[in-house]
Amino acid sequence: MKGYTGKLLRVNLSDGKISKEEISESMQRDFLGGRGFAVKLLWDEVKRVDPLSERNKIVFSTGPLSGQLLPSSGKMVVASKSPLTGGYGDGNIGTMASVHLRKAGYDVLIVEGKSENPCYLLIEDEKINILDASELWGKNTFESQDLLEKRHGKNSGILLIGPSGENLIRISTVLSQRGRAGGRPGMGAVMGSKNLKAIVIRGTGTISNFDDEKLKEYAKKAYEEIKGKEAYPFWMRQGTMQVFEWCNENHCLPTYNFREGVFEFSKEMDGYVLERMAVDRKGCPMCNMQCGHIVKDIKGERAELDYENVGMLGPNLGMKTLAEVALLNRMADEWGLDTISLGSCMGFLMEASEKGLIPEKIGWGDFDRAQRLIQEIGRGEGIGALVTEGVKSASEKIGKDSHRWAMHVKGLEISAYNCHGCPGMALSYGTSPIGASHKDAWVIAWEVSTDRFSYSMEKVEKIVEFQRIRGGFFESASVCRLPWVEVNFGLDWYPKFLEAITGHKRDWEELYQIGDRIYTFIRAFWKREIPSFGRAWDYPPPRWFEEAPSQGKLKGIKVDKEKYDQMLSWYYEIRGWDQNGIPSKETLHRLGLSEVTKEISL
Ligand code: PTT
Ligand code: SF4
Repeated sequence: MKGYTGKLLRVNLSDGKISKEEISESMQRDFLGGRGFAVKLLWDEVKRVDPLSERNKIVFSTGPLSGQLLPSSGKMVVASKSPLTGGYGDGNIGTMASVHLRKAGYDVLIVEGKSENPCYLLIEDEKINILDASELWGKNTFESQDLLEKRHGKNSGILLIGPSGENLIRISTVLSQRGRAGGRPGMGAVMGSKNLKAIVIRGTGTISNFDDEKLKEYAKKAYEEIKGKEAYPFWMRQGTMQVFEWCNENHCLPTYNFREGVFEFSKEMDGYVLERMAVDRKGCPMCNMQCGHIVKDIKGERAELDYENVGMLGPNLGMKTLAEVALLNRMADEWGLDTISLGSCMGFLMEASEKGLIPEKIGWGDFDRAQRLIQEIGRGEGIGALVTEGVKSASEKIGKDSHRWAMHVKGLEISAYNCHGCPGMALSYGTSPIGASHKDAWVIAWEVSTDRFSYSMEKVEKIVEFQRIRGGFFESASVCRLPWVEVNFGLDWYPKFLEAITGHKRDWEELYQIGDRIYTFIRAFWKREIPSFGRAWDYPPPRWFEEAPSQGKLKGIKVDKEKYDQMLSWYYEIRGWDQNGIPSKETLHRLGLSEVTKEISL
């Protein structure tokens, strides 16, 4: 199909074998790209393997919109069987590697096996080399990025891991461009387990589209439309940090390990503080909404801040200034640790310390101790070793009632929204296909502005609608969703882009169906990999059901478990899954996934 290279590059690090394979038209049609390709490939090729063994594979997958001359298209999905959750895991990273991979002639890169020694992969169009990385091993992501840029050119697409990925710390992510991160559920550890420090891509070709003239015309108008949007100027000032103040006002800021939703030092680290401190702005390729705000941390080093990072490393730990948070963020980037899981793990340890469940003293807001803690986690040493597999595993190790405040779903730590007073967002976390991520259905803004405390069918339908658009379409297309989410760029542009690129007209109904196929497939993946998987995995932590915040306007408010249960049942009905959350035979047939039926013993 036009708009795809139609090629998958496969590199086996065990025997050095390299092959280029066709991606069938039916795969392009049924799965679109990105996340869709990733789940299909992982389903076919990764069955009941140890995620950190050489039998696991890691997929870098683009879609028909990736790398095109279109707003915010420099994105790519990084997916694998997750070492953090044991299920399907992915993330979406903004990187020149996405553009270069497509220009080099591939839609997908899949890396399998394990190199005997530290290596990195160099892809230059047809020429593929597995090179020695002993000089890079042990270096942080900034040093490694510098070194690789010196060797291969500043404009290269570079994906890499830090020392935490090398040390197989399961909350490690993949980094690019000194501040882009993707693959929260341990994708950095999967690269580390393969002794793969980095991937460098340089492509010189072009993508062959159906109607380039039309696409150019659309692109020009689209960029202009984005710039003219009412929300654009404020977005350019604060980026994702504009939500910080909103969260505090609405009492959903993650505070003291999600105990509270409002933070006494919020004025020291909100979007306005960011505006005053910002020294630079960066972003992903092809984007005119650049949201990477750079500040100088407390030691004068550059750090790129986003809302999730600040929420999880700021109020969640009781830090007091943005300059402190920036340093913790910078350290996470250097080590290659996911900021969300890191913030949750550190909050968990602080609470465990306060409750006397661990011997170490780690106080809330103890900035010096927090810095040392990041190093311990990155190395897997000292008390840091307790949380290297995330908070779920840590709570299983220390026992008592710690599972009640281990803030995760399916083993992936909850991102920066406290949901005591947001049952819809709690369900969104509960049903996200990779564990507790906000990426699939960020329903919280709509929920707070409508009937906040209700448990309605309308909320469940909204979650499914968001999942179809965000987790289905944007993750597969695969482009950044923020033009639509943040400045209200029209969704009706996207079928037009697709038609100019591929020559095929597709409406939202068809795109929704692709999303449904992907969600059901991911669900089946979890079931095949974890036979006990089912309804019990779709609940947020007991803290939101049992313990209300002690202050503010949500004092006394909790999520009602029975009503949550009812919403979950409705959710399954809409999806065509049984009441244990397992896709029914009929649904699998309807979505063209009959092959899956016998593997999950239906
Ligand atoms: C995403 C998650 C997020 S979501 C943030 S901030 W966010 C954190 N960023 C980290 C970081 O930085 N350093 C670090 N060491 N760890 C980090 N972990 C956290 O990772 C990101 C943007 C953002 S900023 C968001 S919401 C949107 N996410 C998109 C998405 O998921 N899909 C899509 N099609 N478009 C999106 N656009 C926006 O992209 P994960 P990025 Mg990310 C320093 O990958 O695994 O999904 O985790 O990719 O290039 O950094 O862009 O307030
Ligand atoms: Fe990247 Fe931000 Fe632009 Fe999205 S809006 S493409 S995350 S810079």
